[in-house]
Amino acid sequence: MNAPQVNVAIAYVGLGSNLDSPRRHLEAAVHALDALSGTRVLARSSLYRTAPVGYADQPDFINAVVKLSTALPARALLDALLAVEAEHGRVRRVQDGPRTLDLDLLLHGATTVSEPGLEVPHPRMHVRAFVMVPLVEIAPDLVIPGVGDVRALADRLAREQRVDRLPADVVA
Ligand code: PH2
Ligand code: MG
Ligand code: MG
Repeated sequence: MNAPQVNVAIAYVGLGSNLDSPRRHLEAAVHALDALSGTRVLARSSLYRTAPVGYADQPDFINAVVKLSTALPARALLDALLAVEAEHGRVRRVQDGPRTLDLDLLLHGATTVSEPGLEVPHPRMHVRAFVMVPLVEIAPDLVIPGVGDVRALADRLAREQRVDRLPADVVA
């Protein structure tokens, strides 16, 4: 008998934290993502120390990007990401303000979604060095639907926004 057909997609998730031992939140989040139903972490970028974008009066962020294989559709994966954020004590006060853990669904296969609360590809990923620089590290040949080549975008953004790759043993 054939195994039941499961649609597995490659998804990319951006991780960010700038409160309360950011590196610890990011490390725990990578494990939490690997433990999601039907989901595996296939690759993870280095950690990066990045200047806050948007609301400037807050600490530097630690950012990273992971590549997942997942049987979860985009909406179910988003719900799971929000649940992991909540487990990390995420409280939404200021828009773009400090947070213990932010998990943003960047890409989900070739899916495009535009619904309340869910836009995929993430609508601002291609203007953020803190997303594009870690992304290019694990997916240098990726093309973002409707936007373009990640390598060219990352090179340009890295000249405009401060993004420093951390050595593996730095405690952030
Ligand atoms: N997230 C934001 C707004 N600004 N800046 C940096 N450097 N890193 C982030 O993760 C970040 C940000 C909104 O989610
Ligand atoms: Mg975000
Ligand atoms: Mg978010």
